Amino acid sequence: HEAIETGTGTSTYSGKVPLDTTKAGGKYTLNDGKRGGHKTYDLGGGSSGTGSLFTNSTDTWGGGRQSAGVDAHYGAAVTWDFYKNVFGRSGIRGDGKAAYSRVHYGNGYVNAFWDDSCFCMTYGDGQGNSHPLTSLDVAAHEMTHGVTAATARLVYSGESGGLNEATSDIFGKAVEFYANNPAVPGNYFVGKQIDIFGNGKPLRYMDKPSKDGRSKDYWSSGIGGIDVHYSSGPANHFFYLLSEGSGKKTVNGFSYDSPTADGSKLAGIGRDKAERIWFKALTTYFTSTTNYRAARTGTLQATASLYGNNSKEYKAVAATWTAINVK
Ligand code: ASN
Ligand code: ZN
Repeated sequence: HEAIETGTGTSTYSGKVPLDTTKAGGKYTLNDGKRGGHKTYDLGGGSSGTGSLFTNSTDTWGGGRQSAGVDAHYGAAVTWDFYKNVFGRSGIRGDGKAAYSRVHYGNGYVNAFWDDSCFCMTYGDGQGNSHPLTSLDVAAHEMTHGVTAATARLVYSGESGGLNEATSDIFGKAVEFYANNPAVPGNYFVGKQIDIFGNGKPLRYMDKPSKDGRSKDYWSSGIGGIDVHYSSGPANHFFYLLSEGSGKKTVNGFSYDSPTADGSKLAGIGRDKAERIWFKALTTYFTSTTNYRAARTGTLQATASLYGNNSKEYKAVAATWTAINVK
């Protein structure tokens, strides 16, 4: 006999969180019966297979090696809820089926990744095995690679690769805002909590991507030749500008200052609409070979279909692409 339960966990990055679990034979497991049976495994430093399903004698989780499991399980649940409640999408492939998560991958592994062949995501423990790569925005970023693989299938190189990466950053941060978790105020800095550099700085900045020293703020010819985590810059910047507008702004206590290539001033149409436009474009108009120019066209088609081609939203999308030099 199995029962769906709701426990609580103390996470590494998201404070105390509810966790949906399963009870069987007097024991609890990180098996989320409310979301397709999403399971979270402990790889125990291994790099293949599934290791062991997190199991506990009570439904209170966290501490030691469970903490990273709590983050991963929570991140998967919130990401599922975001896609379901905001876009009506049931699971990564829209078929109600769960993926699964694996934590404690390898030794001192400073990355996390989605793998479409196992339909799973995997998290390393970070430098010195002490900083798991399991923050909410990272979890949602990786799961969004699964959504992209199931929809536009943007090829992971060249400009389409940059758009693939940006899609993961965009919805990674959208999920964080959606969670509305007081321990994780929504922001536009990617991977701030995992502190990969050890100096408190995020991996990427959506308001001004070049702040990381590598990403591009604006499109230019040849941008498809750089790493996809940097050619994502203009699209991340597009999403920030479309949501919040240009210039100085403070959101949830975080301060931003977002420039435009042409000096134009943009007001922003709000994050919810910007998310809706990007999702509609991703799932309806983008293809595997969509580049920046085609992304402009695809998001304009999405905006016309959602808000009309005479709408203020349509004008804002056009002006925002122009502001990052995609004309
Ligand atoms: N964490 C990285 C990413 O999601 C892994 C990779 O480079 N594919 O982009
Ligand atoms: Zn990625």
